[in-house]
Order: sequence, then structure tokens, then C-alpha cells
Amino acid sequence: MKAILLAGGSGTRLAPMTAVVTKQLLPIYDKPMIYYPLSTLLLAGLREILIISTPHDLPMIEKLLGSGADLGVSFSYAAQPKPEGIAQSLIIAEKFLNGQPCCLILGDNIFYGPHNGIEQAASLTKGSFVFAYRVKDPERYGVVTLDAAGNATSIEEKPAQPKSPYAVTGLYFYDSEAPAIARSLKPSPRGELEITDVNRAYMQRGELKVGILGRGTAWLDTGTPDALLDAAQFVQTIERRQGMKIACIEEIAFRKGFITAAQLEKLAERYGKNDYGAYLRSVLEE
Ligand code: TTP
Repeated sequence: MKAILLAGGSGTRLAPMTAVVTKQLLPIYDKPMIYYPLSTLLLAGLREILIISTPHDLPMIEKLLGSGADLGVSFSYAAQPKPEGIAQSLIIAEKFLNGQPCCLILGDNIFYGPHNGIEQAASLTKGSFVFAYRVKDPERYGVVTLDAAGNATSIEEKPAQPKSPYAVTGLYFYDSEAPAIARSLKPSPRGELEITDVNRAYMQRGELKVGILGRGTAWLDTGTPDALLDAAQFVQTIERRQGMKIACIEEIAFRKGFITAAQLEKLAERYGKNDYGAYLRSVLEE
């Protein structure tokens, strides 16, 4: 399965922090935001990743992440000229996907906790799979209801009266039909190709499965100043307590066997004596 990391958008809620740089390059505690969704993909074993951002931000993201070769993975890059919706990423990615199923993750979503469900979803070949998470303010998200077998029974974008507390998270798995479905959509009143409409199309075919991320999992989005700070403090709390890093992409690449110890050592050298470099060396010594 191939993966798409969508890291554009306008970031209006975070302005002026996003006046000259995409939110995905803002820090969440000790690393750029984009490392977090990227780590989710790597932990799921996905190694062929298309990164989509604005024409302005794409060169900076490419400078940060490069070809992926030093992590034993492959990054490709594509621009989304205007933020015309999350579902548009499936159209932009169509050539890259080349008829394969895909995983789409949003650049401002942080997942922390057991990853087994996500790894399993990455073997999907037919239909679609999304993750739902219980939140206090479902009206801000796509909201889904499901039956006992995990089939979606309704899905609505930002409903005034949510039918359930379950928000659809920014991690989606689709079969090879997704780009064609996205192409068949009309823009919503807010002028976007809505990912909820892609999901609804699958639901209408009886092909939208929903997995609940349990209360032992943290799903954070980072679109507002408060959410950004909450996420940073969450990461700081766990990292300080455990002495282990969340979303350290070099460590993940090593533990997954994408790179050798010698390659990790070389990556550590980049950071000299700073804490990040020391951490990478501690992984090697373990
Ligand atoms: P949003 O948070 O919905 O939008 P935004 O990032 O533009 O922020 P704001 O609402 O404050 O203006 O986007 C969710 C994620 O999807 C985020 O990582 C950006 C990304 N995105 C795109 O890359 N292109 C798009 O067209 C849209 C709508 C979102």
C-alpha cells in the first residue's frame, strides 16, 4: 500500500504563526509537526509516501525530509495549488498511486498509542477503513455512526446536532477506487472537495468500515493555538517520564529494520551533541 501525507491548507486558525510557514513545520515540543503523522505511516510499515503541500511550503518540507533514502523509505512530493479540499489530494496522487490502495493521513493529526489496528488496516485491498475517536466536541468534525459489525451507518460533516460522539480522524484507508470517487465529487458550499463525501460514497456501497480508537489512544489535532500547546505539553510529559521519544522518525526507521545501526549512527551525527543526537545514540547503545 502507498501513502499520502497531506500537509498543506491555509492554517487560518493559527495565523499569524502560519503567515509565512505551514503549520506542519511548526514545532510540537521537540520536532516539527509533520514528524508525527509521518511516524504513524512508518509504524504502519508504509514506506512509499507522497507528501502534498502548498507550492510555497513544499520546497521547505522537501528540504527537511529529502528523498527518504536515509530512512530507508521513499518520499515523493506534489503541490496542491490551492486548498481545495482534503479529497483533492486523492486526485493529485492518482498517478503516484498507479491503481494501488492507499492510506491518507493529515499533516496536523497526532496519534499516540497501540498501533496494531492501524497496521492491520494497511493491508486493506477492498473498500475503505476509517478510525473514529470519541470527542467532547464532535460538531467540529466528520461524525460517524456504526453498527455492531463496524459498518458505518451514517456520516456527516460538522453536523449541528451530532448523532454520535465519534469523530472521524484524519487517517483513511482506501482501495484503488478512491481517486475516481474524488474526481466524481462536486465542491461543497465552502468550495472544497470533502473527504466526508468520499467516505459517504463508500458507505453507500456498503464499503465503509470503522474502527474505534479506544480511550487508551490519544488522537490530537493541532489546528488551534490551544490544541498546539496541549499537544506539545502532552508529548513533553510522556517523553520526560519515559525517556523515550514520540515520533522520532530515525528511531522508528531503525526499529522497523528500514536502516542499519551504522545508518542510524550517521543520522545521529547530524545533530552533534544536542539532545536529539544523544537520544539517537542511546537507541543504538540499548
Ligand atoms: P484544516 O485544519 O481543515 O484546514 P487548514 O489547515 O487550512 O486550517 P484552518 O482551518 O485553520 O484554515 O486541514 C486539515 C489538514 O488537511 C491540515 O493538515 C491541512 C490539510 N489540508 C490540505 O493540505 N489541503 C486542503 O485543501 C485542506 C482543506 C486541508
